[in-house]
Amino acid sequence: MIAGSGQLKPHALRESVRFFARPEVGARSPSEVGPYSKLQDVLIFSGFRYHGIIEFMGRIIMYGSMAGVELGCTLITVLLAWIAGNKASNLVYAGSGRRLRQSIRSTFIIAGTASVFAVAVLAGIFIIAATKPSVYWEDRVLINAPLIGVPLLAVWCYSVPALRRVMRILPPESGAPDAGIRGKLSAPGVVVPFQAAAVGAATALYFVLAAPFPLQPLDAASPLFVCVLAIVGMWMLHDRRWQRVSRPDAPFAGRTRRRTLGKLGALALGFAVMLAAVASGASASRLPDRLDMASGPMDFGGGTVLSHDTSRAVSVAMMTGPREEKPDRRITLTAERKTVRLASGKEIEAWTFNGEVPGPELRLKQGELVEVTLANKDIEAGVTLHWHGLDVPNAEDGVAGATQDAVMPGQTHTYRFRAEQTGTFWYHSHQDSQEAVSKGLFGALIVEPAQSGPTDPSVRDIVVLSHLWSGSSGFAIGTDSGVRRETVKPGTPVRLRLLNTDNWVRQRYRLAGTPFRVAAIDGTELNEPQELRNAELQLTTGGRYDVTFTMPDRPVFLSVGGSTEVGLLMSPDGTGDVPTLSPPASVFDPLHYGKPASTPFHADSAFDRSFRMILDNNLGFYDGQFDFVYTINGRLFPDTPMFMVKEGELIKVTIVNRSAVDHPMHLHGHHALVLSRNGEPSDGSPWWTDTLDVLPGDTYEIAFRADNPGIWMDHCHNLTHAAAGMSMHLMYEGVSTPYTIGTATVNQPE
Ligand SMILES: [Cu+2]
Repeated sequence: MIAGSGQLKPHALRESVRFFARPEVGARSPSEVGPYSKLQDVLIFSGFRYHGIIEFMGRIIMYGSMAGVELGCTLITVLLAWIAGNKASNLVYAGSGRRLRQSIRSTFIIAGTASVFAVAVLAGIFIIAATKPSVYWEDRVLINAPLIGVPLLAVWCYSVPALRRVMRILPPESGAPDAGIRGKLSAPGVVVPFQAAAVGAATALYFVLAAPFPLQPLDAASPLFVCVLAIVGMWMLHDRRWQRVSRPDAPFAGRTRRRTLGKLGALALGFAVMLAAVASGASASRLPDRLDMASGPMDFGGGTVLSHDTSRAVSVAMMTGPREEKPDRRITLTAERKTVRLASGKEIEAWTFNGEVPGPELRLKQGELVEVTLANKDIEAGVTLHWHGLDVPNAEDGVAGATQDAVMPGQTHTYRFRAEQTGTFWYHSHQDSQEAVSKGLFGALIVEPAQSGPTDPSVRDIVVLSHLWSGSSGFAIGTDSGVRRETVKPGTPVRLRLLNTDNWVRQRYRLAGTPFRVAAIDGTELNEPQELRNAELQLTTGGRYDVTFTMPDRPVFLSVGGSTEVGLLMSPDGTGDVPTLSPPASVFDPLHYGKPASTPFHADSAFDRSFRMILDNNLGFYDGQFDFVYTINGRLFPDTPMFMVKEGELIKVTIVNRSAVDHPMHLHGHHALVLSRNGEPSDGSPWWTDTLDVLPGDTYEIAFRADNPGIWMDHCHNLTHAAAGMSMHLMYEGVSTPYTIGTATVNQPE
């Protein structure tokens, strides 16, 4: 189970789940996502009979949990191997034959237990390798598996047999080992493999926990170098000791002060090295005071190199909506702090638009020119308006530091755009968005078709915007933290617009009492959606599903969060009881839903650029803080790549989630067509998305037309992830920005 999937977990618990569900990391610079599991082909080719079992296991054991098991088992292997290494090293100091036998036996038992956990790690790596593309396992197979497996192989093939031979020749009732036995017990070849197993597993643990994937050569080489250095050093020390203690006249060494001092010295040295690494890591991760979003590492996606001379570029400030024409509609949104009372009676310190949370529901007509004036009364952090899912001109996109400066208290900013798309969208502040969205600076944005006359008034159109208010104990629809009731006459067509505005919650919805259809995803209508019965909908942060059905003559209940405590009860007379929920028959999956229809491009189109986006997470530093960080292609913003494109090009992006948690990836200003997931083509209705939930172990291929010039954020909509570095942007050729971000500015988009 993924942290935060539609159920509440205390923050600390969620953090620890996230910690222990951490994946690993690995080697090699970016290349194609690679063969769809070469090992799988080899197994089939060689007639491997258990192939089906492995594939089955790979399916039932989720990648995320496998990554968690890998982390836990590697950690236990390190600890047990370290104890075994210590015991093996002390055998030579045993006071009697009986003691020595006992010590050898317990060394075997501890090393054996360590090996069981190591085998669990290796089996996990094998299953991932047999079921996933190479991008998920090349580092595991090439680095982690040898680091864990090779020293243990030496233990069982050499050290253990050697110690068993000692046990055989040891007189039953002898005193302290004589010189001959001492020589056999302290030989480097006998002792060092036990200790190397600990050092190897510890190095593997580093790769699992802290190294970003894909690894740069230096990232991979330096820990391996330290590992080899440690093993060689141990060998030299043991070699010296071996020569000393195996002399016939050597005094019984016991636990001398020298050995204790030596160990303390080594510990202190290790600690000092760690502190130095921490200090340099922290300072190297500090973000610059001022940063131009139009600069950064460029990725051309295998296409032609584009010139990026910002001095001759067009400023995003010029890329506005219609500025001269008279707007069809004028709206003012004023951001202000306010104490808001939820339906539960709980009061929250909210950041509101026009004093409301969520902000006013905006309903526009397609083609309408709208002018929105944003005023900031007293939000000291500043505020902007981003039209999530609406592909507006770049200057109207509302990203602080990229397309405008944050609007500070007392200031205003005017947005103007034509709503070209129809469907369910939302607006929210994109300044300090993690805090702003959590506190209430958002609202629903609905664009209705422009047809002649008003939209069919017989349709009951209900926005269900779910949110978890801070300090409150459960989800709410708007501010209703219980069951909201609506009167709907039987026979009425109903459209529920589900919007998930939370942070890191894959919201679960159930509709009891009627079959239904998912009519639209992320604002785009689906083609011929089939009827669903008792299916659970899981909606990612920032995503939208439109659900339609015809009202029956009995109550219909929409459950939010999977319980009967929060939801929407629709009934012919506004009364009725909340029905009991039976377990869901299935989870809605858009990949094969609806009927195919023509699209402007498809999987076989000739793409001008193909980018690869590898998502991962690890322990590390971001802006001087040690924390869980979320990487894109092994890097954190602003070192993440800018995907460079030219207007008119057709772009493919392969998104790989190697991490142990889900990442709803949100590209501004464009809608992408999902081509495939894990090699399986999307063969239902065309599936257009602006916020794609990429689950651990999933690989998506998506495509879009670069038809909206500017600088466009592409980030995880789990806003805590974006704030921890999981952010990058799509950068058009010849575009620059006059705005900057950083502590020397007011702008902080995440
Ligand atoms: Cu994320």
